[in-house]
Amino acid sequence: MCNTNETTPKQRVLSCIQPSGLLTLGNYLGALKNWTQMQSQFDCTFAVADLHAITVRQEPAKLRSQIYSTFALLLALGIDPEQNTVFIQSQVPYHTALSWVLSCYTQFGEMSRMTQFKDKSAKHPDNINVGLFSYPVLMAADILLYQPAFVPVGADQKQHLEIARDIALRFNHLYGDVFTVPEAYIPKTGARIMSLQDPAKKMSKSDDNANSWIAILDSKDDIIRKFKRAVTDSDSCVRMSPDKPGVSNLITIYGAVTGKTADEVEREFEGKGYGDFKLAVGEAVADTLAPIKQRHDEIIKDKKELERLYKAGAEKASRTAAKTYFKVMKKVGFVL
Ligand code: ATP
Ligand code: LTN
Repeated sequence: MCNTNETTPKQRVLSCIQPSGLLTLGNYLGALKNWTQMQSQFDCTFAVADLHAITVRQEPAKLRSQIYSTFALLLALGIDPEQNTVFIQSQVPYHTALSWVLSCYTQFGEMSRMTQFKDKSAKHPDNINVGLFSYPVLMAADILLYQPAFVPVGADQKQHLEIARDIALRFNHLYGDVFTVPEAYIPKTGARIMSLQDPAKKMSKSDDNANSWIAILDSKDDIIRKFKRAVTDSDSCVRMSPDKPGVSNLITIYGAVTGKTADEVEREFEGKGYGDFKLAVGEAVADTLAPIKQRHDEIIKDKKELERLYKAGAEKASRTAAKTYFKVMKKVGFVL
């Protein structure tokens, strides 16, 4: 007789976020919003990628507080740590261990093509460290340890995900089916939010100019002020166009937070100037972020509970990661 209670297991999803600064509206629209929506449908694993953050010099006390804050923010967004696995990367040592093994199956040439490495080494010419170069291998280890079917990321991470897929395929070709080859899961709207000060660059939490990004934890006044100062162009027509990158970025943002299409946004602001439009964008963004900030501020106060949750998360993650790690060790020929 068939078992009518049998359900197909949920597919696994994994993603991580660096605590390299205050998380931005770009992180929210390009990644985090997606994460919260995926939890009902998938078996989700999310981590704070603190090991990745030190590829750029960090001040220890500030880094620690950003790790706590980022973890708290994931919970504030509504990610349920009981139903999913939420943890801090450095607390699961299999990530660095697998990263070494995978680095021996990654070519120098393929890593040299990574645009993020080129951008970040141009930005930090005094600290072009080997970790910055091998960053995508650690990212591949983060992913492949958990055998996910999908990796939700913003469009800027597509190239890194390709590397993870290539490493998985190469390894599987040599040793049999060890790794699931993951697919990128990139949102349709908000995949690439640009800087408010230079719309040719992506909005980035590590940008030194605080007016170029909106932090999820910014106050309403700061949000409105930053949108008022956002770079646009000399005409005052709210229209999506490649020759109007500043305004197009604001239309994308407004559309992403209100659920409106670009056409609907253009119609709503027909005949109105940039002043009205920028204020509307600022208010819509502030209204979206305010409840998240409020929950974050409550969660971060209870350090004991936070510690209980990240430790439980690391234990849960370790159980899954260990299975893949020891399989890899055995395949490569190490003694177990
Ligand atoms: P950093 O500035 O330190 O390089 P970052 O802001 O790019 O960091 P990450 O922690 O590297 O952020 O990325 C976290 C997630 O947010 C990734 O999935 C990334 O694709 C997404 N993301 C980051 N910036 C943007 C952006 N401007 N638009 C859309 N998605 C983004
Ligand atoms: N490099 C990533 C952060 C990251 C990540 C991962 C994303 C580290 N490890 C694993 C997805 C899967 C970024 O988003 N900038």
